[in-house]
Amino acid sequence: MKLQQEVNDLVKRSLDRHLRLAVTGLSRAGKTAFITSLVNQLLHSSTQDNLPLFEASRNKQLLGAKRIPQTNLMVPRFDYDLAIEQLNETPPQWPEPTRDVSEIRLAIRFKPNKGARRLLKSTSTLYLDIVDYPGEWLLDLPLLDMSFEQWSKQQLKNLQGDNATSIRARLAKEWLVKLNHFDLYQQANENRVAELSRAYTAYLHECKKAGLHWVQPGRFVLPGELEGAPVLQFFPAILELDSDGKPVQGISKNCAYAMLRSRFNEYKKKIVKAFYQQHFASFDRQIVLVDCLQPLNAGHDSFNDMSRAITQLLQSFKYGRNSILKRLFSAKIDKVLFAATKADHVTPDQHGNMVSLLQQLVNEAWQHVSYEGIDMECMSLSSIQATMPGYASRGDTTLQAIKGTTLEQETLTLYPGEVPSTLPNQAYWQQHGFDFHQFRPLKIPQGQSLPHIRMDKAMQFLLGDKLR
Ligand SMILES: Nc1nc2c(ncn2[C@@H]2O[C@H](COP(=O)(O)OP(=O)(O)O)[C@@H](O)[C@H]2O)c(=O)[nH]1
Ligand SMILES: [Mg+2]
Repeated sequence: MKLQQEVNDLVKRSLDRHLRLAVTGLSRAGKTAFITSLVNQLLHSSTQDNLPLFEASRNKQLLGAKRIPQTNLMVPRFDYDLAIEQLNETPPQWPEPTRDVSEIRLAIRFKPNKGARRLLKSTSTLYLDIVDYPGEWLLDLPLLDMSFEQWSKQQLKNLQGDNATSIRARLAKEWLVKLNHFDLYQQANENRVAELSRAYTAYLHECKKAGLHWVQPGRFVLPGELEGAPVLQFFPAILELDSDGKPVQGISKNCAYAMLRSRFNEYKKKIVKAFYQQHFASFDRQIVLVDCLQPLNAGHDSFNDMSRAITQLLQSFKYGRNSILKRLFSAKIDKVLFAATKADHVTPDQHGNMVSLLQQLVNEAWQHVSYEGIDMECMSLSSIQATMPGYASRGDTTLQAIKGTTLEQETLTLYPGEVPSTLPNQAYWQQHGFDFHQFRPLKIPQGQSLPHIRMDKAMQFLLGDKLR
């Protein structure tokens, strides 16, 4: 009997499953909203049937889910309760944004429907870790293959020559003036370096505010607990070169330039490399959330910049033989989902365009990744619905519309515009534009799960095969 029990336990342990699901996206892409909704849908899944596209739910295999303590004690917990509390306020509030990595762990009990699992036991458990981290951190990957000199050159090239009149150059002005007065050869002075670093960081924040997402170093705008640490205090700088490309003046070990360079190298090692080795290497699956609507609203520059940031972000899923990542760890990610978020901001007839726009944004890398054997898909969704589809009449015609409550508490019915199905050129913003409003989340119906659009489709892609 005892032996039988032991065998059963052993089988049970080996049949239970673990999955680390990483959720990322540039800031305000909707990570907090997505995780809050995902946890909420799973906690309610055994008693509700609002997830028809999620096979395990449709087949009534889900027996229940509960939160359990996470295993990685070094990472802050994702504050699900606080998010739900805020959504339940009157009027409902969007959850507070988070600025660092965090995680939450669920145990999902289900009835397996096939194979050995079904024969051996009537229930299994999927332990699901959901990890939230800023997409900005992935923008730092290329630094690993760059020297301080190369990186500085690249950053400053964006602000000089033909680019000297760009938005970036305008935003960088204050810092550039300080940089021009800064003596790179003098003995390093920590306070002066800190001052210029603050000006450089302020420039990066201004870029973000202007809707430009490609900023480096990514950790500077989302420092988490490293705020104010010297490893986040450096900036690009170039030594004066002679006609042969050699520095006109040699530098000493203690000079300001040497300090910047050594901090850059420390940043690469302790921040960028450490993130990939300690966090990224442990992910089994990844969802990348993309807000395509905000840049459509903001204009051409912002859109191009997001496209560049996404291309950059995708480098983190290139596991090819010569990739930087291959040298750091052996990757495990087998599925990547790209989701265009906030689909409830447009009328349902535009959802198809959202998907094809996103597909084009990720297209180049998409081909590469599928080549590497990672399963990849694009879809559009709304994690927490804020509007309802409806109709508005103009003259004698009835148009599709969305209806919601604005942040100022007004009820608004509108047709926000068409989402282009292909990458838009400059003319799009002259002819169409996009009328984007922020809405409050819908009130959560008493005792029910969060209203959503296609969360179930995302859950099927990300979790479906682990719940069979
Ligand atoms: N209408 C709508 N707005 C959303 C949705 N998800 C996120 N948002 C909006 O986007 C903002 C940023 O979302 P958040 O999840 O905090 O982004 P994060 O920075 O990626 O964690 C929220 O405060 C909401 O205003 C959604 O599904 N529908
Ligand atoms: Mg967040």
